[in-house]
Amino acid sequence: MQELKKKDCLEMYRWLYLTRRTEERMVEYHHHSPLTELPHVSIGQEAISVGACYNLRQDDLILPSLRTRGAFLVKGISSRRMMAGAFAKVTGSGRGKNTSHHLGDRQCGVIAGSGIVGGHIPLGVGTALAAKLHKQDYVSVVFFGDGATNRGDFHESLNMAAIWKLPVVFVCENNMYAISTPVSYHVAVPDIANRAAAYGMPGIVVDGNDVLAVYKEAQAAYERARRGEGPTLLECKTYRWRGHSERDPRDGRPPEEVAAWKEKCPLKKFRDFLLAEQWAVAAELDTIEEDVKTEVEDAIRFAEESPYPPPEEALLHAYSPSEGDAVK
Ligand SMILES: Cc1ncc(C[n+]2csc(CCOP(=O)(O)OP(=O)(O)O)c2C)c(N)n1
Ligand SMILES: [Mg+2]
Repeated sequence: MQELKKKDCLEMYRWLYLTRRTEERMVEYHHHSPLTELPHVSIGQEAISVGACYNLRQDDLILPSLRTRGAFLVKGISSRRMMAGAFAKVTGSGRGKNTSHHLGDRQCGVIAGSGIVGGHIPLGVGTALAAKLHKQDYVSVVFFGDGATNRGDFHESLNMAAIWKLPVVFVCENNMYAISTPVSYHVAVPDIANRAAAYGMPGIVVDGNDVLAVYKEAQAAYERARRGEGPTLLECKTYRWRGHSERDPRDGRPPEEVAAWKEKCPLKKFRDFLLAEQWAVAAELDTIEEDVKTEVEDAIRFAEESPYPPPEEALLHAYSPSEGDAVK
């Protein structure tokens, strides 16, 4: 596993804050300005995307859930292209055709997400099978929520990945709810990671609000996958601060529960750690935050000033790669 240095930790803090700030501004724009898409944000869950994607290789593939915006950024999609995507502009990843939580970008190794919950999990098994058949050592990292683990797609995927020892890591972002249904109502085992045992792969529970813990377990899983030892299910326990989407900001969760999880903010946790370990001083972290704010405002300006896709593109890029590469 690559040892993390001070530089890495500051970079990770930057990714965490960039994810937070990007989503906060998307939410504000949605409620007060004409932002085309309906944001589904990962605020409160950022440590999973950042911890799992930090130090991934460019040829490693990620298959995002609907709360993986930080992963897009860490994997190389610029804030400008991400924001332009949210504004449905032609300069965004996906050329304005998919929302910014379902982005794809082939050059960055991001396979476009699916509106069908869990529908992308088998695709990650497919990309992992391709790696094995072509004798390549890239890993496929599939993100999904707790609710998605009740789909047949999840179970069939884990089984196939395990019997063929495929280089895929399944990252469950267990934010305790599928829309308004608590995980204790829709899953009977205490930990979703327990489900891994049924398929013969390691199932690991990690604090999803601890970016370093996620990083460590994800890296160990990638190393196993690259050694040919097969898949891992990594369950990251976390919580989303906002509603399922901005359409339902109050989705029935107890306010005291939301407040308690806000106390466990992944950014604050990491910031406190960096300061306590004297890996950073407050001024350094403040400067990172100011730089990120500037970057996000620049991305918004870029998105606002960009054109919408021309109407004649409406039927292009949807099915056939020969028509051009929509997810560049
Ligand atoms: C097959 C399918 N069923 C239902 C939906 C509607 N839906 C969208 S997101 C969602 C909840 C997903 O919960 P979870 O997997 O825990 O992800 P989270 O939103 O909590 O990150 C549902 C039911 C859908 N898009 N696809
Ligand atoms: Mg969930």
